Amino acid sequence: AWLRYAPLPSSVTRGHLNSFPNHIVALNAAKNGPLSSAASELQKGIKGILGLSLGVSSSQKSCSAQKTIIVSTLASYKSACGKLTPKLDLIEDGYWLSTKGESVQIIGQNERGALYGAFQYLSLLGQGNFSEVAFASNPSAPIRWSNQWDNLNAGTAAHGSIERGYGGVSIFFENGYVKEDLSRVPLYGRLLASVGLNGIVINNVNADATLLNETNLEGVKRIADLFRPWGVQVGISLNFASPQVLGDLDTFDPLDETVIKWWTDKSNRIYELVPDFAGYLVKANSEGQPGPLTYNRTLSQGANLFAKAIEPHGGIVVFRAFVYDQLNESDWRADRANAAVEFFKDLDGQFDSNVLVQIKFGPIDFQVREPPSPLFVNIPKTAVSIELEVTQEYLGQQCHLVYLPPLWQTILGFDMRYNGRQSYIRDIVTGKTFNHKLSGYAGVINVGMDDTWIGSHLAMSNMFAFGRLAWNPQADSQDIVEEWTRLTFGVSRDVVSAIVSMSMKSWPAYEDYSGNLGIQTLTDILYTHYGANPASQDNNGWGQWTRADSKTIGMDRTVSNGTGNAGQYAKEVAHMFEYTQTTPDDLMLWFHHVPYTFKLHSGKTVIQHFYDAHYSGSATAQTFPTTWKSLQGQIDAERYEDVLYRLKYQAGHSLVWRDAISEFYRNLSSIPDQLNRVRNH
Ligand code: GCW
Repeated sequence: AWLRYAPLPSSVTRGHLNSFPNHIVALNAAKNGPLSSAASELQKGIKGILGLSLGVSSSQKSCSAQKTIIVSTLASYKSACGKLTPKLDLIEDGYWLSTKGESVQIIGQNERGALYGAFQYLSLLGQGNFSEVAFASNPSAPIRWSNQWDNLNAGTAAHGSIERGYGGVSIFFENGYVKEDLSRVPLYGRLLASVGLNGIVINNVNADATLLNETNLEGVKRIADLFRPWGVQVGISLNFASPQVLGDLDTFDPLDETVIKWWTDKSNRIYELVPDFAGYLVKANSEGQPGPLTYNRTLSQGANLFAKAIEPHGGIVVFRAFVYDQLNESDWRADRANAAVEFFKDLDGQFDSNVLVQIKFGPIDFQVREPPSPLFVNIPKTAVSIELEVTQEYLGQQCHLVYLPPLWQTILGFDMRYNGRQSYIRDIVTGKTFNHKLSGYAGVINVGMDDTWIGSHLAMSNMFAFGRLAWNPQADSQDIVEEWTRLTFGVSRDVVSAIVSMSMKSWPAYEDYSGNLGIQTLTDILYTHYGANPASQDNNGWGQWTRADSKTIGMDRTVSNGTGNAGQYAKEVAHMFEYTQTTPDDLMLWFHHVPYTFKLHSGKTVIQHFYDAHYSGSATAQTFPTTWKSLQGQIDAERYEDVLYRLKYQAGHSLVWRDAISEFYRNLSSIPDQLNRVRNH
């Protein structure tokens, strides 16, 4: 991936090697801890990038030694070397990096921070950046986790499958158990740490209770031991019914004494095995998963059951807000987008302090375009985090290049105007707006055994960027993909400009040739979530409706005449979404049911926008193989061919998308394309 540490061309290193430090000092590194990893990573990276072999020592005499790279925690540095100037304001996991003068200082607030600083330094070197820097960097929030949706597949023919995973089978599980061979786990830990991610939930939120059997808990311990050197804490998803399914109780009622004892004992056992266990992730009463509602208990009572069991150990419970029921489309006011607020609003203030409610970025489900979930401003007393999806479930499943940070940043940069005040989603999920310490980000990543980790070389930019944005949600999407490209494919200008240009065009193009104006992705929502299938959205209970008929299209989410969803936002935003005059074009059909002939702010009609966007989006995708071919000879043949194959496929599939969608609405509406491109059947 981006940790290849490929040698820099001599034209780039010229003049920098003689003055380069010749020694690494790691002060007080705990055995097998992140600081030890930092030291060995520096050794390895510098050897790879610059061809220099540096020794590592722990000598405290080196504080003022020249040509040294010192990597340390702030506390160890102070006790060995005295004060550090300037005075640093580091928070947990933060670091100071200085390359000024002849020595390099990499000082972490904790060992993990030192490791992050080391990776940052190696990123600069790997990009051929030898400029003098001196800066402190802190993460935007404490929770920066990967969520994996790996199955145990106990008793089934599938082995280590991953829900919505496109990168092969699980690196953790097979045949119902934690694998013997966990050799990819530390490599994954290294990737996560290199972009500042500090936790991982290793199994699917549709959780198998057998993860809690003794053999598997010992397996969880083995996994945690392998992640620990990389500062990555392990958590697991729970099946709410475990006391009944796995234990021998006849209930899983969260208020039942025997159930409480069952979870307390289980939690104690987990902490015996994994003292730094991160916590539990819970999907309850959603999509067939068991939960507290079975016993007429509230979702918060369900969450607090685990919170109390885990609290004495310092663990947290991440409770997912993705709870909804099947709906009947003949009811004009029914709306799945309303579900999260309906389920959670009245529970605000009732969650224990070590519970975090994890909210998908939009109100439905990782679509190509959604507004932010209104739940972000409806539970101010509750700690929340945002859930993003790195695995491209509705977004091309790694067969299409879709660089996602521009999508994520439209959400993170959205001002929700809570109480008429500036309240960006990024400030809500980092705990600033409502003053919560517990806060942060989850990325559903779904790496597997595939050589490329998530199924395609180019898709890895999304994983890299997820880490970068969780660290700093205001980082620039384009800068991130530039950095990633230099580290992954090399520093040549042509390479960087080609890959960055394709990446930055890719999400708008995908939106153009899939679903426009907030109508959602228009993919097959019933089974695969892949390929064009606009008809699948309606006439079922999933609530991802378009309400398209021969004259009109879109969900009426207004308060005045529709589902009322616009009214779940804070006043100014609610007002904006209530009227077509103030709703932005890209969310028009999310909030409004209008004729195909409705004129957008752009001046185009809805139907003509559909046609034009589908043609221009697929035309953009047609340029990708040509752009990529300009790099032939500058990229190793294996990756060159693999990426070319996928980009050609995407170019072709974008035509299928274009024609399927344009013709579907041409037939339905009977309105011709002004440019006569769209066939009528
Ligand atoms: O989008 C849906 C996915 C399911 C997933 C669910 C969820 C893990 O299609 O595969 O289940 O969301 O997020 O819980």
